[in-house]
Amino acid sequence: MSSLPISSPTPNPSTAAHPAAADGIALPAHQPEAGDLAALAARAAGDDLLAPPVGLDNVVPAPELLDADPGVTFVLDGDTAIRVTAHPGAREVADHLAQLLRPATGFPLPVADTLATESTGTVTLTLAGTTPTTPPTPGESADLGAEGYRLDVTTTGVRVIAATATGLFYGVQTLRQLLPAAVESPTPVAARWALPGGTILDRPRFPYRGAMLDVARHFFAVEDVLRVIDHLARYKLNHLHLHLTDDQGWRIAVDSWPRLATVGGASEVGGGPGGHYTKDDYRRIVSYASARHVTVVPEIDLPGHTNAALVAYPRLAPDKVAPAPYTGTEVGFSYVDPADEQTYDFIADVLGEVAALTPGPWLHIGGDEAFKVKGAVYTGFVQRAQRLVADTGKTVVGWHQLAPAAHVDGRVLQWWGTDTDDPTTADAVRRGARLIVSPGNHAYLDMKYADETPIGHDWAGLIDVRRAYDWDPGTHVDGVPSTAVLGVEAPLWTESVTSLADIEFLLLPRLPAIAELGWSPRATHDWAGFRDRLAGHGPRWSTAGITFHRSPEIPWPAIPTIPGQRPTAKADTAER
Ligand code: TNX
Repeated sequence: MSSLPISSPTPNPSTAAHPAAADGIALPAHQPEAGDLAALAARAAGDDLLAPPVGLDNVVPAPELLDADPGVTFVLDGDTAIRVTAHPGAREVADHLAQLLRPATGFPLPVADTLATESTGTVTLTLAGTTPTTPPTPGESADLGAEGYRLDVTTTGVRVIAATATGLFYGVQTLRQLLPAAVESPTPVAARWALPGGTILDRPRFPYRGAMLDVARHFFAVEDVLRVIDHLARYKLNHLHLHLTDDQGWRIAVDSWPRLATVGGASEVGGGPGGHYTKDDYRRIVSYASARHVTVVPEIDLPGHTNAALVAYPRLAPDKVAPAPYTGTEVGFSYVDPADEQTYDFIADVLGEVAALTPGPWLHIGGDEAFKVKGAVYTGFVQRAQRLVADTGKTVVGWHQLAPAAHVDGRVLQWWGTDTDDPTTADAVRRGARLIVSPGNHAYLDMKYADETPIGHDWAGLIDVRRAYDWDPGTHVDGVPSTAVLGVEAPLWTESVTSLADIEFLLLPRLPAIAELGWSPRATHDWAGFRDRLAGHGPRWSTAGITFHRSPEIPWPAIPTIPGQRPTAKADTAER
């Protein structure tokens, strides 16, 4: 197996630079409907039945190793079948693959959980080592670990091998990207469903690859959250951190303190109605995520960012007086009373109920910007809260402000600083903490792309796609060795974000940049190569009806035109 350079992806018809792509970002005066755009994009993407396949090296995040077999292709057709190892998790991945491919191809793609010896015309998903006939191949699948996979495309079929269902799932996400962009169409398209020949051997650099959605500043419906999970899964991100509580709203039902959701949830930034997730809503999110190999990390932000809780239960407030609901965007003014035992009963109850709903190992307790709880009082509070997390059987995660508190087993800090030097955090790491790296000036997806782009903040600077991509989580924080880095996360705070289209506009195309930092070996890091690989995803998002920012940094491919409308550089996007 040889490693090919991934820095200059094979040019392919869907990623040829469009001359107008470097235009400014002014929006077209008349915006076509997203549905029309998707249909047009799908038609254009499927139009060229003779087009060569996508290059094997056009995958985001970049795989660890790839070995292209030029000239070889496998073409899906109406007779293609999916075969999978008889194992519930593997079967679920095979069904997921069929559901991804059926709408655009219109093929039946039957799934059978028997592995045939004759595999011509099949896509085979094999869990290595689960049966005597599928032993792990030394040096290959055996080394792929908990999330890796091997993918082979030959003239007779496609084979994905992994040691786990998660590895198979990631192999399937790669397979999806190797098909033409038209595969994203929700309706059948006439296309040549060719995959490029060769082998990919792939596994992640970091075990924790995540994004955060703040559902507290503005509330988002379950469906919106599910769609965000789809975006994570597509780029092999495996954690969704939900910022469930803040001054402006409490978003998760807690039976023992019911007013948190019913009263504390009835507000949001700007004075809208807010909302909250019932326990069933939350279970639905968790189960949808788990089917996509995404772990939900719930955050209950303490001791600050708690105005909504104090509106619901004034006895938790230091002065025992109910504050007014808060709909602004200031931070740091509210806190639960650290000197009152009721506060710790409240925390134990809330964390207990949230832990019981959450299959994943993590509970995030915030800890940021508690400006009015200082010094030893703050540290003492955090230490008690950390112990209450441990009592639930979960592992504590918190923003890096938790650093001065005593270490507890497994403790994880989330770095959001904008510099790289924090001796307190480095010291906490020396005492055993691990770090999730989310630098405000690289990974905060609520920062604006550029002065002219709508939505977002700029307190941590402007973050264009290159800035989101050009840093290294493994070496970012001084005194923190890469072995202490659990991974990377892209937080999306939502003070200025009010719709799914806003969310997608800020996520795409920066989320894939963060995903690549979390997944790909550092040796593949190359802005020019990444930019070119990313370009091919524009037509995929357009075809799927996903909003994205048509950043002038990316050489987006040629675009279809809208009948009766003046063609513009943005016409193939659902850019807001
Ligand atoms: C800082 S970063 C915050 C959030 C804000 C965000 C806006 C952090 C842990 N706290 O409360 O929403 O900035 O960018």
